[in-house]
Amino acid sequence: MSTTWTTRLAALVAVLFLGLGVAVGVACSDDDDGSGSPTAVADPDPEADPSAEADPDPEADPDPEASAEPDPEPDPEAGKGEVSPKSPDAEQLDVVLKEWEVVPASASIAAGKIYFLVTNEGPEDAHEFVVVRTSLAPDDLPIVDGRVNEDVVDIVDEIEPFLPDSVASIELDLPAGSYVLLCNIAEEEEGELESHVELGMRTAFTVE
Ligand SMILES: [Cu+2]
Repeated sequence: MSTTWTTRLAALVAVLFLGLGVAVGVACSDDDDGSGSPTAVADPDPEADPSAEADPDPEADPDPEASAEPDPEPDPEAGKGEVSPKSPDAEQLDVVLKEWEVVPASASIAAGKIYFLVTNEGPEDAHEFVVVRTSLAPDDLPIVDGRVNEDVVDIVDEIEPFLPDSVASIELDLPAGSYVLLCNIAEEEEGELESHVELGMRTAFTVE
């Protein structure tokens, strides 16, 4: 009996050692493959080289882009606003854009040529100035993904997004009617969609 048990024990121990040995051997060879063996080096190298070459190149090319990215990060295409001269027969209407309001100096104006002089007071975001002709109230304009659906409303014209602390102008010949002045920018901010129009950048405007 005792002999049998001893034998079995010995066998067990042997198996254990064997197992350990195999495990260690595998572990070692894994390490070797991973870090030192020629085959391992050969694999990573080809992979590393192409990706290394590929990464630096795009990054090297985009260097100009990268230096350009910081400014545009909030609004990649926005630049300073541009002001065109006002026609002598146009009526001027000053408008302020800011977070989160569109504030015309007056809520109504006479029909005809209107020269909108629009200041983006930010303080942080680029804004655009969109003139929509609609009988809908500002809050009732159809919104998809944070933006007024420009396919289903009558966009008269717009000033493309421009940076804070700058001024832009647009001159429009507007017939009498109901309008909404708005900013239709929606962008991801820290994982959430920031809709300028839903935050309040829309206001009713009447041309008489
Ligand atoms: Cu805006």
